[in-house]
Amino acid sequence: MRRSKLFLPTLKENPSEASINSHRLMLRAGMIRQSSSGIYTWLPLGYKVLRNIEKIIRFEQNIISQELLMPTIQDSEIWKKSGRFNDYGKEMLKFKDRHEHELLYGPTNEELITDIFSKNIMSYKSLPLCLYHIQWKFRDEIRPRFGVMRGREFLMKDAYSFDKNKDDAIECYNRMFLNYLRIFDKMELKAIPVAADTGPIGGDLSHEFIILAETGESDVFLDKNILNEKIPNIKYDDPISISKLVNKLTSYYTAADDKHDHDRYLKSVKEENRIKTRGIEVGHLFYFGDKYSRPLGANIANEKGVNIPVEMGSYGIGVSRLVGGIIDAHHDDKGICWPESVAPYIIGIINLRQNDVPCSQLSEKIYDSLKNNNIEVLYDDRDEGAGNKLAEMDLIGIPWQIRIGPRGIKNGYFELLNRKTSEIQEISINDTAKITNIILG
Ligand code: 5CA
Repeated sequence: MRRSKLFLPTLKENPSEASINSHRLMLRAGMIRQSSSGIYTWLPLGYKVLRNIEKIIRFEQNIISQELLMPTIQDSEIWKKSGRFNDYGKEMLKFKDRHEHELLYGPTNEELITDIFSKNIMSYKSLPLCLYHIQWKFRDEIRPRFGVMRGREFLMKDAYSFDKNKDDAIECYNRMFLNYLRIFDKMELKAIPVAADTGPIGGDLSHEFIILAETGESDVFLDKNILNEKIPNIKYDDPISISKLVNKLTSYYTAADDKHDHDRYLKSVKEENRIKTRGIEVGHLFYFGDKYSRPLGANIANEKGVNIPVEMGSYGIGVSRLVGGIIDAHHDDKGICWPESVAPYIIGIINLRQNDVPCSQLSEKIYDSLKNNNIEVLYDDRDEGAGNKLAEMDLIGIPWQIRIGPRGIKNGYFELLNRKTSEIQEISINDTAKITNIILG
């Protein structure tokens, strides 16, 4: 992509409405614009990151689950059956169609997926089944804040599992636990599983995945040894090893403020291992048995031919929140430092002297060769001052930068900079193929 053609309205000054780094940087880097409180337009650069996050989630979820797509608008009838139509309270946006029929904008999808299941699956023989979608939700939060972190309209990955008994349902819960560790790891996030309250979703087993950031909304207390745990190479069809891993990780003391037990914390974690920080909840697992299947009549015939309510769980990831979460974990005073797995472009070319023929020729040559190698590249071909171009490339956080200027060319080289480490390599103008080798590792 040529920068001269890209719709990228960056801001030089810090916007006054943003109080945390990720919100400030998303506005400054031209990724989002607010359309109304807690509701955002995703501009091209931000949308590319959002899609990359979705791609990682899809890749991992497709191993243990199947993707479908449910609508954003739901019928109130199924919510009346589950009892949540009134219980959900003011966070749910309700409205009527022209026939005075009550509808709502889905804040979550337990009822709808249970209804689909109940009309199509009758026997334990079709189980286990796990379905997910990535869809916009609306929750009329009292205090939308921190940009995409607590929005009213936000993108969620929500998965729903159906099993014939509790043991199988817990196996699925554990598979999802491992799947989440892998998803967040690919985004270069250290996500800590924390025992959680179940809130309006319900059930008696639940974990949040929290990334540590000073700007997080909740206090988190933990045993720092959990930070050294590595994700083992376990297969999804090995429930015993997965269960051991989950037991090991959940045996560390970790708690957000709502579940924190200070006496137990002091007793079970040595003083030097205690960490109190803040965190951002990026994922949430729930096991709730028959809470929805019973009222909505989602029954299956078991091995003995007896009809029983199907066992269920639900598993969310805050897709749009993750964009902010990743920025909070990966930035410096110049701007964002994207992990390559989610970066909007892998490499940026900065032509420091646009009107200089050798500079432009070399920039165009490298631009073409990177495109031919299917590497996502942004070429800053604008006739702008070098300082502005460098500052903007730092701000938008592309992992690699190529800097091409007249002085370097005269001496036979250009620079390749790693945005995160600031390490600069000089590369011969006759060896442009080296760039691909370095960035592809
Ligand atoms: N149905 C269940 C799981 S599928 C559910 O709705 N869980 S949740 O309420 O915990 O939401 C799932 C994830 O969505 C959360 O972990 C969080 O990362 C994200 N999320 C929740 N509310 C918001 C919000 N207002 N803005 C941005 N992301 C949010």
